[in-house]
Amino acid sequence: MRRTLVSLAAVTALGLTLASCGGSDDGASGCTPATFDVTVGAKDDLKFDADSYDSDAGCVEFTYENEGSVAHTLLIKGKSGFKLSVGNTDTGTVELGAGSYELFCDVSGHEAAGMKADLTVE
Ligand SMILES: [Cu+2]
Repeated sequence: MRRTLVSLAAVTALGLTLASCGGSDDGASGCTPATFDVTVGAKDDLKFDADSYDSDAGCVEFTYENEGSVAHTLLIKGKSGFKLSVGNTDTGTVELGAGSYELFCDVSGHEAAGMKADLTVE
């Protein structure tokens, strides 16, 4: 909510030209309403808190919680519009059809170190 207010203020003050470049933090596809929740934890040993996650197909809301102090991201291979970043906690929604997906962190070196997990959507 706070990000939305800041973005609106910027657009109002500086004009619509900023609208196209002010969205760097809204990587989520932004479906609504969310019909399923998935919580993913990020740990300082460059792992997620599980090797695999499950979800129902539809509009899925991800809650990404940082259990440590290293900054992390959460992306889904093949879903270019979706990205969460922590910090502490971030949430976002994405429309997912049934299938197998791979979650990963795109901070340099993290995926190679094991920061990836399977996501099964049914
Ligand atoms: Cu990471």
